[in-house]
Amino acid sequence: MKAYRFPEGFNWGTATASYQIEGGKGGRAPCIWDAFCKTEGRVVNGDNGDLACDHFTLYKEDVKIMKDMGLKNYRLSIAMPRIFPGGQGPANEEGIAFYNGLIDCLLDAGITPCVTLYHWDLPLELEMEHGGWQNYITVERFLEYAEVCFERFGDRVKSWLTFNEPWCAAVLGYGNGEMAPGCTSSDAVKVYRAGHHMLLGHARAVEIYRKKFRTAQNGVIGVTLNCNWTEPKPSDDPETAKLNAEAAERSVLWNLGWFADPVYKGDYPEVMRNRCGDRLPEFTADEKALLKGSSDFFGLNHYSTDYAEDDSGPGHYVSHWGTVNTGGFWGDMAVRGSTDPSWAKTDMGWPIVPWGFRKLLLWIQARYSPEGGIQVTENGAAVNEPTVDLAVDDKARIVYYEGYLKEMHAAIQLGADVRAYYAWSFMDNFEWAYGYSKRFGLVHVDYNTMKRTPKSSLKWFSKVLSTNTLERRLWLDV
Ligand code: GBH
Repeated sequence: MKAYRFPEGFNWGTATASYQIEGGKGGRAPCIWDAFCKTEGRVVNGDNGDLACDHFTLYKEDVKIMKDMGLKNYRLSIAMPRIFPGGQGPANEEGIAFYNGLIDCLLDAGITPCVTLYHWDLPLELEMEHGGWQNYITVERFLEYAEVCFERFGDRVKSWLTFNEPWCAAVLGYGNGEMAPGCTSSDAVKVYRAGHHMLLGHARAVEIYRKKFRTAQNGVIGVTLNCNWTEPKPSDDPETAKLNAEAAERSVLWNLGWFADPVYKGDYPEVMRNRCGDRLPEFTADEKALLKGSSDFFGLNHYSTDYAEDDSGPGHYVSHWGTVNTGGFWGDMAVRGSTDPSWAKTDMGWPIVPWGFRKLLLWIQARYSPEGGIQVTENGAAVNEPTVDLAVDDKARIVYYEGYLKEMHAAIQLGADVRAYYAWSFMDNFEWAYGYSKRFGLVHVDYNTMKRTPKSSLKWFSKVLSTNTLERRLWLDV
């Protein structure tokens, strides 16, 4: 039987993030998500991250599950409010001790940590005092914090990510308010400013790492960006089809190129600069030089695909809350997204379109030819699992993964230099504005008892990574 074999040395892993799993024990100060959760109507069921999966207490048990499944790589994030509770130094030793324990435990289990510095849990103090990512002061604090992390953990951590999905933090945090800190900006000025500051924070953190730590520590550092693939919405009218093709390309440039172009080419995509005018901040020559080449690899989080249509009307974004936003970020982009009725959907309502993953990987390879290759730092599916018995039998999740891995394999065959893949997520966790209502885990978590139960997808994934091969099933060929 034929099988999809991945390149020698391909890195398989699973991923999580601090706020989504740790809970607040052990001297973690409040972050913007704590405040957001406590604001009525923001998070489904009024859920919050006070306890989450209590990974703070149970991390040894969690690492044991990873070890038993043969996991080789694990992506985690550090909570800045544990290291800088008040938003600035000196470092809180209790927080340092927690991550030392976790990192050592992973290494003892033969698991290589990949560490994200910022996965959205900004110390609340920085938002209250300075307006968070609207203010360059936050960048300075982030850099001090990054340096503490390199200093204290870099002897053992050899793979760093500065930011997770700055798109989400900027657009959803400061544009439509779907995520913390829940700000809105109808002209998108706050969105572009937040993105700009995160890009500068990324580039300067990388500069610090390369200048002060790389020689001694010998690690790699990058940023990870999220993007859906956008496919032109088919149309029989050639003129409309052409406009839709342009809209699809514009959408990828807008959502991914916004961050990837500065990192690989030194500036924002031309289409953005043209359409946004002076609402999009500018980089100085020094900043451009610093940004260009500031990632040792291309980090990508990918989940889904949409159709794109040209839309020059008022910008709109139909969020999962049903709210419609006009103008701003989406108005600038002028792309209307939709789905095909034939596309199956995950429990998030996100279309399952494996071939979109292949197209996006090839698009990234063609535009950026990233030197250190592409690392897929997240991919996965939420499945409706109302009981643990249903969760354990998560065929739908396996089907999602099989489809996406098959297309990742195809992309590699066609020349995409993909070197790593992390499944989101190791375990069920706090799914941001959806609280605990959505489950992405390979491990089921009972939030009343904190009991962990591996799902079928965990066993399936453990086989993929131990054989470096995706088994070919009959249905995979149709
Ligand atoms: C990731 O976010 C997060 O890193 C992770 O913490 C989270 O748990 C996980 O995925 C699952 O949600 O239609 O153009 O507005 C991914 C979030 C998915 C980004 C949906 C924005 C909508 C794009 N994203 N996406 S658009």
